[in-house]
Amino acid sequence: MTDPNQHVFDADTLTDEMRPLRRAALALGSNLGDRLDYLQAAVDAITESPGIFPVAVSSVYETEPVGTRTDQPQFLNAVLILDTSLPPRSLFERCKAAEDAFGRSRKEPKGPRTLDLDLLAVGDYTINDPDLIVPHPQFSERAFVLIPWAEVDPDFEVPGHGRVGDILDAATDEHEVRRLDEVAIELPD
Ligand code: PH2
Ligand code: MG
Ligand code: MG
Repeated sequence: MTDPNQHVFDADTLTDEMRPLRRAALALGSNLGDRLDYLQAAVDAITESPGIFPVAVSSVYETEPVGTRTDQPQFLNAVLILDTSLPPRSLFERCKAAEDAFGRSRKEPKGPRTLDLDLLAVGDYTINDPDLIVPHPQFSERAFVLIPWAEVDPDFEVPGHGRVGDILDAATDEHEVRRLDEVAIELPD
């Protein structure tokens, strides 16, 4: 998949200002309730937002929990690729709003969740704020992110890291990531 043409501009409907489109990647995860329904609802909510133009969504993968709490149900994970005229913080706020809308509880930060939407990268932005780090700080160590990402956009250049396909080739995470061929997330036409 080729990068978005940085000379394509999107008109802001309020100001009539023209803004460049940037390629972005979001990680989707769910391990509570109807996991596939939550991932589809998240894609619908995000892609309906103004200033967001869906490009591709990966296959759905069933994955072993990684991190400090491994005593939790298996996740479904996928990656959504989009072009956007939104700045990263606006995209981040949309993700949090979608998590809240679909019943995400924040009481137990590392516990099972109906929906987790993580901003992986937005064009060549690098952000190190207390509540938002872009590119995502752990993406390069997680097969459940790299495998779906490389499936749909292996040529994405992640600032400070390089090409997604090459990062996957160098990765050592051996947690199980199994592609489910019997289900799929749909993108709007
Ligand atoms: N998300 C986490 C922690 N661990 N493991 C898998 N397999 N998939 C996830 O989405 C995931 C995780 C924190 O957000
Ligand atoms: Mg996460
Ligand atoms: Mg998260």
